[in-house]
Amino acid sequence: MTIQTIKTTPYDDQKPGTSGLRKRVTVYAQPNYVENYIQSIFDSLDGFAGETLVIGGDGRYYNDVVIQKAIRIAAANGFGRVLVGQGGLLSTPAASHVIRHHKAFGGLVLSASHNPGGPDGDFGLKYNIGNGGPAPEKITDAVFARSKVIDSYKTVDTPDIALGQIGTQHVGDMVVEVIDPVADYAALMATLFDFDAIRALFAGGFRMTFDAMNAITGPYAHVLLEDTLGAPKGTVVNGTPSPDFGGGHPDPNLVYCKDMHDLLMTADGPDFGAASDGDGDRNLIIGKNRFVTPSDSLALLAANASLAPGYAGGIAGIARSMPTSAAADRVAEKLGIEMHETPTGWKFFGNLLDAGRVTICGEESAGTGSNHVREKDGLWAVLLWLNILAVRKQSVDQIVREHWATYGRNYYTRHDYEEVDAAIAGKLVDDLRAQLPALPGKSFGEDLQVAYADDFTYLDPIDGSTSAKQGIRIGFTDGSRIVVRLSGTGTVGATLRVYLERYEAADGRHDLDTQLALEPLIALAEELSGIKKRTGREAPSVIT
Ligand code: VG1
Ligand code: CO
Repeated sequence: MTIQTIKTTPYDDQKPGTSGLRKRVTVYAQPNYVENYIQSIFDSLDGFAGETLVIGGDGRYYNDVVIQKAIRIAAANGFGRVLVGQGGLLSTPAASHVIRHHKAFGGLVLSASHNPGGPDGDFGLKYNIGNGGPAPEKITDAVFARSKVIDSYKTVDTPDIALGQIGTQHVGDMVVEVIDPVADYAALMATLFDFDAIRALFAGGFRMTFDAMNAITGPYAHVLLEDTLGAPKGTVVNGTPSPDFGGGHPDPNLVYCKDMHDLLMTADGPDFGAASDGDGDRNLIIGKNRFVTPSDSLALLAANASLAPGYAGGIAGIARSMPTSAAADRVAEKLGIEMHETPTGWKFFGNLLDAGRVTICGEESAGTGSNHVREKDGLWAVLLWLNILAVRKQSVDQIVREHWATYGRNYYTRHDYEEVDAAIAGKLVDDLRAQLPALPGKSFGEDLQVAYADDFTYLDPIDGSTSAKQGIRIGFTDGSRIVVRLSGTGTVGATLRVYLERYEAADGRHDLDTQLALEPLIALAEELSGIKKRTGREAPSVIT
């Protein structure tokens, strides 16, 4: 095998964000853009000669092109073996599991997650380390530094690998194994959940609908829900991955899953509705007449996890991202287990999970997961919900209400302002930060008194690293919070996220409309930040 060293010139924008490098396909399609980035990743790693690399993606447009490039560059750089999902497909949680299960050195996950796909859509590339989780900042910082000075990359001149058939092929000295993308993952799920109980649930007439959003979870959901657990055919909708997600936006929220939400609010609709995003790591959960916010879902899953065989011994601790509501904190308190607050993005959970300090993690952005992999996991959350429903034999609505009656309710919403002018957004956050020192002790309206105001800095208790400027938090004495941060996954302009939370005690009012319950905080957030005034937007682009 002749290894070619190709001259290249660096790009200055290959900085990984919250979850890998996300850019428009048109940006990725520039000469050597992919090659530079993959070589920068490999240049930032040590000791992979002869080792295994996992490669797979969510099947979006450009997936096929990048996979072939990645295999060649991996061969030229000395990897011994590549495991790649058939058709180039692997959901993000499945990729995480394959890395762990086959003791790979790491993996390349090709996805822009919930961002739209297609020639005018987004593409993404993320490196995951040997624990199966996204590379920590130490590595992503090194990759960015390398990408700014890179002057050559290595590749080999070989024909394309046939990704359609399962089996072993060779690229020079490197072995390429095309694997079934679903098998290992489905086997793992069978060890965690009481499949017999879930089968009995479906056999008893329980009806659900799962929207795979024309994205990666289709094949997984068909195998698990329909073929294995006996849900009727047709339970999984939009179950065939398409490069542009059928022209849709694969983000499982109340905007893009409005039809499903409306169906679940009807008397003769199904008992349970769920959806997952482009790369399969997010989940949306809706019961009949009851939408479950992701923050509540985290708390509920943690409180009930021991009903599933995989967690029967109890959970060690819970971690949530800083903007996620404090509902899970109350569960941890009651269970007497550790609770951790981390910056946004799954990479911050890895150390806590590896150290056995936490078992369940979650984010307000529809991400929940556990120590079974090192990514959030959409279908895992759906299966844990099904396991809980099968054991408790109650509706989602009943379970949610009982939870609030025990722990109280954290009313919660997120307002996103997308594609805002980056300079305006940056200045807005800077100006808000400048106000923070003067806020503690101040009162607003009748009952909002500021308890603390800061820009969140995380100290990782395992490796001692710190991550500063992770989002502005304004906390009030009654447990209410306003959080403002800039998204790290958008590809055009800036996305401002405003997170609002208010706690209502166990014996309080649990039936208020969320936006109304949070109205005073929404108004105060505008008063302090001036988002509408500065951006000229009259309303958020998305409310979740
Ligand atoms: C968003 C979410 C964050 C999530 C990240 C990746 O990041 O807020 O909670 O971890 O997306 O999710 P940001 O920086 O845009 O707020 V996914 O499903 O895109 O891998
Ligand atoms: Co995702």
